Amino acid sequence: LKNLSILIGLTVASLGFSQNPLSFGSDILTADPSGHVWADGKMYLYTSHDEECQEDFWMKDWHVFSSSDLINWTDHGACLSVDDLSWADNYAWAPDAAYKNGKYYFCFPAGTGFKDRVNPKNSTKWMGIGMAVSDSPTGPFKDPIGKPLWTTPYANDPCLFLDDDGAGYIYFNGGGDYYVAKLNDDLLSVKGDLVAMDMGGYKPKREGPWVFKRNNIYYYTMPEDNRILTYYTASTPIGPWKYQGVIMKAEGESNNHHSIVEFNGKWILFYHRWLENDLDCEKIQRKVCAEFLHFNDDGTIKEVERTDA
Ligand code: FUB
Repeated sequence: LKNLSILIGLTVASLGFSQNPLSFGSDILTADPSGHVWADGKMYLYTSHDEECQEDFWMKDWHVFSSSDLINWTDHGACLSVDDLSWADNYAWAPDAAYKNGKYYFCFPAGTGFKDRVNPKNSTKWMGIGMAVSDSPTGPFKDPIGKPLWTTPYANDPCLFLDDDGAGYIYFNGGGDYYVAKLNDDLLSVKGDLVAMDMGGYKPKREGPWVFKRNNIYYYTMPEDNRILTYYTASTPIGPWKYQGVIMKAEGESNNHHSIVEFNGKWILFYHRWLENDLDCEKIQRKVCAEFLHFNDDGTIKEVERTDA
């Protein structure tokens, strides 16, 4: 799939607001999109990769896509695989990325073991978060640390946020709470404690946080109960967070995972949907989608409807 340019504009009249501006078609099954616009002005999308008929989210690598117009996309192939890691061999789940001082950072959850759904006490599954580095936004990324950033708590679904003063933060799902930690200047280790955040007392089942800043408001967005996209705001990057409402309703029993990023003056919500597949399996198969997202004058977010067919 390397350098495969995917023409997906058939249902998109323009970069107007009427249609889903993005679909990867069926060449590769993608999930957990993390969108970033780097200095060249292109949109880069870092995704996890569902394998056909995969068992229980057993996923092996991550891909990078890029586009100048959100219509024509290039799949740059796998930017990292669990085969490249010394400390994990599975669970290549939702990644994120950052750019600092000429280097691109790829932050990823990965793990080992398996989950025994019948007898949970027999489960050996463990997940941690690693950081890999490249001179290129499309990788390949290399893990210079050779171990996860920490071993306790169990962690997945990292989000990186670099504030205007250059300070780096990592947010993640710590298995029962959302955590935040400051990163050291080289972004390769955490500075100080991992802090369970104050989310106004609410403790939904949590996945995939995504943090961004707009007009000096910090937005903490998440798939609550893995499904419904909601958001909180704060005046600092570490909260306390105040619940604001729903960004996108849940769709059946399917999980969702998202990112929100400004591109050429418009805000884009990337997310994923579950496919009705015609494969000879009933396993987890997803695809990345996107919608335009709009703010009210007071900074609140207008609820987004899915327009993807
Ligand atoms: O894709 C694997 C996992 O499913 C992600 O890490 C979660 O956010 C959910 O999308």
